[in-house]
Amino acid sequence: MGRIGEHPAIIGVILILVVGAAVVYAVENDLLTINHDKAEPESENNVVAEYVEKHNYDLPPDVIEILEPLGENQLNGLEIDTIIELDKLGEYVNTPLVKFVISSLVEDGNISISEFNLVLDIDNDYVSNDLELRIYETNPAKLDTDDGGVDDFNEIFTYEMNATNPEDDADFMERIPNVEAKHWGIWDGGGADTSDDRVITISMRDPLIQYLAERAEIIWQIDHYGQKIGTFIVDGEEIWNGTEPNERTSDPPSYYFTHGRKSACAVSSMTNLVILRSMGYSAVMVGGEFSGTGHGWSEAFIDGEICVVDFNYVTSREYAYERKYNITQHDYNPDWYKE
Ligand SMILES: [Ca+2]
Ligand SMILES: [Ca+2]
Ligand SMILES: [Ca+2]
Ligand SMILES: [Ca+2]
Repeated sequence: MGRIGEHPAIIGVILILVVGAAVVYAVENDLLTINHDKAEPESENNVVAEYVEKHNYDLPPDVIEILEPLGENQLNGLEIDTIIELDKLGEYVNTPLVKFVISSLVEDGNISISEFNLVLDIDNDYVSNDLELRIYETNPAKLDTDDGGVDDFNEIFTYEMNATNPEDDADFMERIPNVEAKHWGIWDGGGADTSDDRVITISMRDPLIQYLAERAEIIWQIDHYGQKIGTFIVDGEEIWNGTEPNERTSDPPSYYFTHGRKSACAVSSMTNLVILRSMGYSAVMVGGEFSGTGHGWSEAFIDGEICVVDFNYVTSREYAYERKYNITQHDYNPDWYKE
């Protein structure tokens, strides 16, 4: 049975996409190793192996062995879809990264829908396996196919570069921060879900975001109620510059930063989250209402206190929620920072 028994903490975090990226990085750089229990195959009739054989899938024996925990009961739809998706990876299934990710996903004997979404983008570069293999000819098991420094997602969707040639990565790095990012529409790269073959989420990997995070700070003052209020600054200016008349809600953080930093709360809270996390704070997005209108903001754990970060403003959570905020997000957990 394939296990990574000596890395329980790593198994715990792999489900979190952003942290998962760090694991992917670590695996790509051989910072982690896979420890298989060397037990003999425990059953003569391994359900996964039987299924693979019956349907003529071309998975190597060690991958089948990693998948064995799924065969403890009958294979369900998601488990079968996982086998099919891995088969589509072809030779790329034979990489330490892919084996590491599937080991951690199947360890508990089943595949949840969120785990299956990770299978669909096995290198977690926010470009689905399918798009990498079928459209962009990038490596579905590597987040920076050309090793140039800009990840596949940002080469393809944010900056319209060539993800299989490292030369434009070098040019791009020289131009930061004066990048000319391209806008994308919701059907060619926008949105924050895994539908329509595309996985768009928070892109801390973007070199521009990393550059700006290094230049981000929170300036604290005391307001006339005696309350500590922070202003979120990036590169010397307030992080958010107001809302455009035609509110964009599906831009990546890079577009926002290269186009005047004007947008609605959805983009603002996503960029705040990316920058806060890049600064080293734990942070989550929160959905709800402000003065009765739908709104989104972030919470961040800053200097021992949970703060609300809303557009440019940072206040203690207690102080903020006494006022006009109302959380409507059904899965909001006020103790998220303790996890
Ligand atoms: Ca991918
Ligand atoms: Ca890739
Ligand atoms: Ca690249
Ligand atoms: Ca490139």
